[in-house]
Amino acid sequence: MNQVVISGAGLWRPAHVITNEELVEAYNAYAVRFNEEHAEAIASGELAEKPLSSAEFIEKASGIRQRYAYIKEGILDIGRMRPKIPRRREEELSHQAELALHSARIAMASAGKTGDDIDMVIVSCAYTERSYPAIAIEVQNELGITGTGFDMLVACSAATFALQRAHDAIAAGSARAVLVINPELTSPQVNYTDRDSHFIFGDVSTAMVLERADTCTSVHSYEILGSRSQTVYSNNIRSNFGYVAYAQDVDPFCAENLFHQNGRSVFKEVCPMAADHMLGQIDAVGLSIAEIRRWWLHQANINMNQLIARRLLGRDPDPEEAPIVLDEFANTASAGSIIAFCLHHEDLDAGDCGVICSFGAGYSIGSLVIRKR
Ligand code: CO8
Repeated sequence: MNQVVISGAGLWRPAHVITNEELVEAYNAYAVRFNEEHAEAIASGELAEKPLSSAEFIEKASGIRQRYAYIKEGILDIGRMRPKIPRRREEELSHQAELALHSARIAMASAGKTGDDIDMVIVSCAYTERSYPAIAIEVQNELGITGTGFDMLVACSAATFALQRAHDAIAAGSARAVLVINPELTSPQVNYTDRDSHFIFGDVSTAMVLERADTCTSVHSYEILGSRSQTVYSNNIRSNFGYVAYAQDVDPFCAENLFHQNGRSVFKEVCPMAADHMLGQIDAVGLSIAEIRRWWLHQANINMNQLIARRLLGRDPDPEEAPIVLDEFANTASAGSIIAFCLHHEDLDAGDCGVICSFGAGYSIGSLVIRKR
């Protein structure tokens, strides 16, 4: 088996920011108008009154202060409450491929690789813009990569699950190097009219290059000591939007076809699962908790990360041990732990170990234990 390393990482931020205050102002104006317009139905119990949101609640309950938006226009417009993303012709680059290319090019430059060096492209994220052709094949074409490209959907664990696939392909010799990209264009699936979830997500794109250790020339590279993915079925985080919508006599864009969750249950159930998963994985590669210098955890909720870190360490983590990036980015589905890695890895010394771990819908949990070379 070939030894596999992470040799490059790339993070791309969209140009637009939406603060909690802006988001709450728009949502509350929408809610007040909704309640006025439906006063009779609300009074008769036919419709539920829209509760008001609060920026203080959002920051306290989640740690989120702002999020990036690929396209801001439309999201804060109370007559629309969703981004206004122009439809592109089939001959044009798709939106999601554009996002993917931004982070892919940064990751390839940091690994010192060109399209000729890469044999496989995996676009792995929570949603893809279309069913086919795969976004990965479009990206592959733009980057002049021969070989194979495919899309993978594993919600918040898409990045770590794809990194495991990439590792296995390189270890087995079916690819020399693999580009894993997470173009998380979440804003079109957010229900900005739902008080409980309107603040959760942001757009971003991340990417990583994995290759054989003997071809790596990168300044910062990480040996993959072990990787594991795990799924346990749960209905607590769902999106029902899909291709069957056309054949069902329901509004394809109704609330239950957008992201929705039982946030409290997710919090309670996923934290112990994620901690146990990492404990098992660290043990499996022959390390102890004390030997892990950095935890690049999924970024859904600051309180969740602190609870998980406490369960692992038996104490509160230092900020640099388990870096938080969700204050700036919000929940970016699978990209969260990769953003944390991108922004917080260059200070590690040779021999330092860390864990990249994601958790979310499915439920799904994925992790990689890595050591700096
Ligand atoms: N403003 C003001 N008050 C609010 C708001 C708000 N926006 N929202 C809720 N409240 C109120 C509630 O009404 C409640 O009041 P009451 O007790 O009177 O009913 C009170 O605040 C507490 O409500 P909750 O119990 O719901 O609040 P929590 O403290 O649990 O916080 C969170 C809510 C932040 C959602 C929290 O539960 C959480 O973060 N849970 C974990 C969620 C998580 O990790 N989910 C993962 C989802 S992502 C994923 O897996 C894949 C998705 C793929 C991408 C999707 C892209 C769109």
